[in-house]
Amino acid sequence: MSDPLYHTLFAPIASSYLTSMMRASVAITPQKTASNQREYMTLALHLAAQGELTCAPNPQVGCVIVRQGHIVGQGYHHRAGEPHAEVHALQEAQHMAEGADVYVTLEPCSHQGRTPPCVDALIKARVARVIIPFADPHPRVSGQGIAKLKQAGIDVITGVLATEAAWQNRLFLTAQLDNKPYIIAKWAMTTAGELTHPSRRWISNEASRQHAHLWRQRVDAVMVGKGTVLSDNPALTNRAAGLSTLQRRHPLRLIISRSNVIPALCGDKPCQLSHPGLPGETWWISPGTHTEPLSQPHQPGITQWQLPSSGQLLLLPTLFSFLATQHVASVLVEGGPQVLAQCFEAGLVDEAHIYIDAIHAALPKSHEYFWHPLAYFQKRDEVHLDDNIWLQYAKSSDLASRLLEKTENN
Ligand code: AOF
Ligand code: ZN
Repeated sequence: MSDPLYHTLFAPIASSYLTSMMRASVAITPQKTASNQREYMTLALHLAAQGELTCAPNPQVGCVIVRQGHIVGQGYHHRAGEPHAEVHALQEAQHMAEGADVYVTLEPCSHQGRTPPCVDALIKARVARVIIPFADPHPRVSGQGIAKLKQAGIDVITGVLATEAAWQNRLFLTAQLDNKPYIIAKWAMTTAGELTHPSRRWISNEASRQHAHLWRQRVDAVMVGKGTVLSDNPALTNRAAGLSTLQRRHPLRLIISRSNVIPALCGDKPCQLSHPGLPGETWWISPGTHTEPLSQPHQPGITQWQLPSSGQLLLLPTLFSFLATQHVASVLVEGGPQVLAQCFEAGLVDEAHIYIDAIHAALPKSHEYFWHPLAYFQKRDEVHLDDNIWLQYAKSSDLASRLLEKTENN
């Protein structure tokens, strides 16, 4: 299993074993070389990944403190509102942090947010150097953490494992840089390329569905069109197994429709989305002339928005800019085919997740199997889920170089 979500949730023992192995392997190479820095940063990234199911909407951040070739402190950010990675690592290092090198997977924060600034804690601990991939593009940090550390006489090294760190926090970082949510298009298909299975309700098996629910845990919102509501009657909640009530995050449910009339029935059943006990929030979004909430919503419990549009069609760039203003940093688009195609045609998809109903059938050699736009994407991962396969594609991105450029220009 190469999926980090799987590691985090289902294989904590394997994960802590890996951490201790990495601790041992980096501790025996005392020279401070560039490759040495990459090893410590790899460990910090690995620690950061332990927060990946729980830290949203905050980024995943890991921290390793090294003194004279020995790791004296480690930490990661567990949950928004709780201490940052540096605070956990400094707590473990205590007085050994003095004169040490601190590896952090993001620029230490300089602002008072839900927690106090990490740079103040690093300065107080009298660390010697801070090594990071790039500046945090969050407008309240954006190079100010680096500046404050330098003013206090602490060396700051940037550019270490920028590509890896950018990939790990691509949802958070893209939203900060581009002022639009990171868009993941998700669909299930048969090996014959059909989006619906002729004989079964589900293409995907139970393992695939659990895997998909874990992605709902990571994103801020899920989005479908009204057609999918009518045909599938989805609840769009996060039903991933193994999460505590405290850990579970229900993404905001976004329904896009040409009409502001919410149907009462899906087929012959009441629409699940209208159920008053559904956890989390639902927004019904339809075309209008201004960006405004409908003063008289058609369903209690569902917030209705109208957005400026082109005739009866919602403009996706307008929708995504609006979502950015509402602090929605990532959207999992779950269908149907029309909505997915619209997102691709507008060039707004950052990543695609495809669940296929067989792992043994020969996959077609070229991308013609998928929609044409995936030709511009790179395959990032594949996970076998019983008799299904999950393929992950991401748009070739220059995120790391843009972040480095911004770091230099701060
Ligand atoms: C760090 N270390 O481990 C994390 C950072 O509301 P707060 O106080 O939790 O601040 C959240 C912001 O801080 C978040 O948007 C991001 O810019 C930064 N996250 N910074 O130094 C950490 N998680
Ligand atoms: Zn911080």
